Amino acid sequence: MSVTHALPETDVVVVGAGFTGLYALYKLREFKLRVQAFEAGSGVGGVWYWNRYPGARTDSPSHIYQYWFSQELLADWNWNERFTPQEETERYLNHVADRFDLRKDICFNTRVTAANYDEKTHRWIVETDTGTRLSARFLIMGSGGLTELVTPDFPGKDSFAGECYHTARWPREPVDFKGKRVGVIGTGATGIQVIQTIQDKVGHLTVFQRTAHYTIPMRNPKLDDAARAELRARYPELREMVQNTTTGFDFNPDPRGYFEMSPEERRAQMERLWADGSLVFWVGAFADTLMNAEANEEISEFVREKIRARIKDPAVAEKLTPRGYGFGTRRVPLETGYYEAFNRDNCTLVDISATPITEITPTGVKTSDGEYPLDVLIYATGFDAGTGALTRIDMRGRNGVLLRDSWKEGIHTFMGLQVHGFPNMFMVMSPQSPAAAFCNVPTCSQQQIDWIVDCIDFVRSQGREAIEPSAAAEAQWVAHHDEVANTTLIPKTDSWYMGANIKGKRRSLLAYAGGVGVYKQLCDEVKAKGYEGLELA
Ligand code: N01
Repeated sequence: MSVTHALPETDVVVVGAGFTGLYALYKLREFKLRVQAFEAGSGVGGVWYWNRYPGARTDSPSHIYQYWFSQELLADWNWNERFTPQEETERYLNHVADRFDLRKDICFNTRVTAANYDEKTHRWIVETDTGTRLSARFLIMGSGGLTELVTPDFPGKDSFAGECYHTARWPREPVDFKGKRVGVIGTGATGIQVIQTIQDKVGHLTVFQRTAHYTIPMRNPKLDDAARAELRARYPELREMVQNTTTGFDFNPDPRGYFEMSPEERRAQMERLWADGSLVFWVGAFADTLMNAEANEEISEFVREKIRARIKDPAVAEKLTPRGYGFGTRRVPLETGYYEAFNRDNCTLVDISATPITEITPTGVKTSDGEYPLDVLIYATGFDAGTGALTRIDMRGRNGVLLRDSWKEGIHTFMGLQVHGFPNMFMVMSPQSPAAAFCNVPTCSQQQIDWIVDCIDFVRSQGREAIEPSAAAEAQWVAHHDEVANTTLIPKTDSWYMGANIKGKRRSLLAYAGGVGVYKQLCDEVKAKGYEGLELA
């Protein structure tokens, strides 16, 4: 039964008020559309609102990790470091919300729980946990790729009597670690940042590591006026460039393959890019770092050498040395003093691949090797990436089909932007686009929002009410996505990139690996051809 006539109406509902949601609000207003945004947090920021754990910071440089839409904003915001800490990024997003008066359209402390597509009216009926019901023509999911946190289901996990935190729900008030026995489970990008930051503030630190990560040491100079002026002069060039490179940064990989260089040349290339202290070593060093297994193994060994050299105890060095998978086939974190933490007397590394966690007790963590007593337990155990924030909502498209059911046998999207059967629902940073993992969020979410808003404008300008990809166009995109994925080494490794961290999640590469520039070109072509592959109603 349709009851839309009784509901308040808007043109567009935006879910989330992070980088994506804020830009969507700004952009939709430019097109004179009525918009209502919902945000579960009490403030703007998205991932930078929730992940306020000690040491949280970007590993995309600040001169790229920003909005490009306003000359005034570019002129008046001063970044202080090459890699921005969480509090500064959160401050920036608050500044953007205030400067462009975006808050008035955001309903905070409100989580979208359901969205049902009404086929008669071509409208989405959106419901929230505060009882709001609203009818919208279009729905834009800016709910983020790393939103739905994961806490492993260890036996006794609720019994711990000390302080317990997940990094993605860190409290606003500072946590006092002084003199305390602190345990950290998880050594991905988040765990590494926490560990290196709290190591000298705790009584004793116990790190529970299941897989050792490849890392790159971060070089993070402070930016003074001269450095900022130099970067600002490049903003017009950078704004264009980042949309057209392979990974949304201001460089492309060296076009030469690893074995096309002499051993001396490639060693020099690795040393030079290693010293840059950024992700360029990962995604800029050689054309085939992530394609050629033999080259990848040599690069992996280079990184292993660098890691081993920093750890005093050979047994600990052995545990911290990544093996069994190739460099860069999981997300490569930047680190600062991470390995030195394990040279301290107050730090214990527990290899839980050898001695697994068997139980969480009221007083600590028990492994097959014994119990580690703790006052504080920190989970840095990651996310149900890409799909989690979308499938947790009861989202029903045509014929009442739930999105989570529709994706059970495999994720299917058209360019990561829309799903067949879910007209007028647009996604940003979602699976099967580079934004899901292989691009920095501001670069790719701005490109996707621009495309989405143009598409909405197209539907309206045609006097039509709905748009959705055809099943054939969607199938073609999924086939292309998979084909590209299989040219890389990434599917050979277990990680959140493959959905392997979630029990029962069907294994597939989350992000489109064809490149940010190529993806943008394909999106532009679809638009230029009158939204080819999409059907109007
Ligand atoms: O999550 P992860 P994350 N028992 O999934 C372990 C972005 N990010 O929050 O490797 C024991 O990478 C798990 O072990 P294993 C970035 O894109 C960016 O760290 O699966 N351990 C792993 O060690 C990143 O990739 C920035 O064997 C368990 C850890 O928990 C993404 O967020 C900073 C376990 C989870 O690592 C996610 O990073 C931070 C279990 N049952 C994050 N389950 C920057 O920009 C999981 N683990 C700098």
